[in-house]
Amino acid sequence: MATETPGRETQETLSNLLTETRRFAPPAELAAAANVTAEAYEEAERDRLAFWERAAERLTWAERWHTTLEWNAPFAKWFVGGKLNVAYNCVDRHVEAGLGDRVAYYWEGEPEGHSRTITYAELQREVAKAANALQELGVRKGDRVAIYMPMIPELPIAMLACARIGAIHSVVFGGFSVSALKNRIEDANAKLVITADGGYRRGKPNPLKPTVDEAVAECPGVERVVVVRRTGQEVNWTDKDIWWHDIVDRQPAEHEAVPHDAEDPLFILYTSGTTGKPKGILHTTGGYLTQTSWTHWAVFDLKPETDIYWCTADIGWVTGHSYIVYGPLANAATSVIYEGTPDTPHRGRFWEIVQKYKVTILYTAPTAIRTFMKWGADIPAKFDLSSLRILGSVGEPINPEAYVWYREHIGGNRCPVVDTWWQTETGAIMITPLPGITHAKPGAAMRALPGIVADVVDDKGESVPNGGGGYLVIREPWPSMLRTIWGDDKRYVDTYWSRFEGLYFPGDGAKRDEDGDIWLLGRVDDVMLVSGHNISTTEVESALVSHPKVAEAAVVGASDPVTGQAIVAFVILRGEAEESEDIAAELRAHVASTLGPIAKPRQILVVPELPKTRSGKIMRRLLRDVAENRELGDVTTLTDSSVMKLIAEKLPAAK
Ligand code: 6R9
Repeated sequence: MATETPGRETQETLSNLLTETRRFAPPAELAAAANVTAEAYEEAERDRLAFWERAAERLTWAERWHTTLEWNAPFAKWFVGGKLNVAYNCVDRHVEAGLGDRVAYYWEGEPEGHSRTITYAELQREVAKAANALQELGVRKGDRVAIYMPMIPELPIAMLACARIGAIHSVVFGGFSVSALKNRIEDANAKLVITADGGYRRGKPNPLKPTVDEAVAECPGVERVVVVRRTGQEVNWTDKDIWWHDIVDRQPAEHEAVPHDAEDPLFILYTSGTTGKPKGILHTTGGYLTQTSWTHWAVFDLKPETDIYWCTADIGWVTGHSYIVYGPLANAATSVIYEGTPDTPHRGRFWEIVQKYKVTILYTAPTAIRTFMKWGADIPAKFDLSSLRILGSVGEPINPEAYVWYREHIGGNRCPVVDTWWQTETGAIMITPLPGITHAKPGAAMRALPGIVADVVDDKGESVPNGGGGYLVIREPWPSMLRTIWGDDKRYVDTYWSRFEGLYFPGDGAKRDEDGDIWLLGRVDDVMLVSGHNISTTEVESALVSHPKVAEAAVVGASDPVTGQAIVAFVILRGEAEESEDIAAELRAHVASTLGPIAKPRQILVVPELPKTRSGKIMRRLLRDVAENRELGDVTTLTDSSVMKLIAEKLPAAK
């Protein structure tokens, strides 16, 4: 099972080495006008279900639920008996409320000059046409639709069209391979695929259709393939194919949104997990929209009339589903969507976009922040970032140094940073500071949101005291929780509910500091066991990144005859830092003085890049293979497979 920790009997808890004393209070003005005040925590504590009912009331229901939560552990039903339409809530109701002229999306293509502004009224027409087209193609409620697209407006439109008619979408990252796409189409038994000829990436048209052609050739269950023309590149054509513009453009711009059951499936999203076949995480309608929209409004202190919100994630990742599409649209927010990479055509592209649209809320990932650190602070300094008021982080633990850099060089030392912990499985943010309330500590996700009951437990599932480390768990069901793994209830129970009796185990290590605040320590599969001590990769990485010469670090435990496992660190130096002979010794000494000698890496390798998934998570598993001189495991979810070659070449030098 993925949640197994090597030798966990040896040591009661994960190590708790890092001390961080910096704190950032919320700006007074922001606190005074914040959407959520500290009372929310008390209200939710008094009556958790009543709290979520009020959050659900922010949506428009065709029929109110009769039971807030039906908990047949570990299977949850929220807002039972309620009926609503997600697309109506995300689009039509705003137009009916007179907000049709408000911009829903500023879309920015990668090639400069490719941009499009879409108001809520336009979005309503586009979604209605797409929904009519899907119905003409025979798609019915409950059918699965696979979506394999670049970051173009037709992607959220396709998702909303599915939601509108009750079809279940399964968005597959536009960078995944033929076999990854084929497996996902097959697992969900999708009857329709929506794709594009290609998208722009790193300055070039990047074809998508050939991947779909190969995958669909092996999936007889797929009846039709709808193709958006984005790049205009040559495509092969089969009997199943139909152009998006041929079928969608001629449809009526009205479509009646029938209400769906609160527990009708909304989408499946596959997460790779560490081993085995990808898990199809199933999310449903009412609870998912309740928690994504409430958290988007609360955590980013969203003022929909004035904020310009930009989440830089790919929509093919859960962050894009919940915080580019469903949460922001349900709140009638104005968002930016960007198609391309941060370095195309130049390394200031993100800051140029912030300046152009006067972005007020920016939500990005630690991997991006560390890349910007590596490129140097002089790049963002060339742009006007004064519109920003709140910064968010998601995807990995954010190292304190990266947090402080983000706050200073992007946020001008005035914007609160919210470090949001959650997962594909949780559907929405769970643990995070609130920008108008929390005195945030760099590197800490701080505290469970109102209505969420999180805890840190030891091996036996007992809460650890303040100052202790262990395993993160969630004690009570929450509205946007996954309902199951598609087609595999047993795997759902085994993966998430079997490690600790009655508790949801997300697979992350955590510690609770002396104030009771929560710090995430990375996946427990990545925890290292050195001379009988469980040491978290996150803490050693953060210690390395706190050295002025280091931009990014990945740490793994490699088997060692003396210590069981030994720490091997891969580091990327900052732009201005030179690789010197004694850099390894210097960094080893730095870790020893920051965390203690037990955490000192056996080896330090300076590398040009680190292996990452498309959502920017470091694939430590592959680094472990390198450190232990093994053949590489599955690399299909890697962004760039040439990275591993570059790293392997570095290895002998450090021995
Ligand atoms: C939203 C998303 C989930 C895993 C999760 C954890 C890590 C995400 C984090 C974080 C520390 C944060 N993670 N946010 N760790 N601090 N703020 O990333 O979903 O792709 O399913 O990944 O990501 O390890 O368990 P997903």
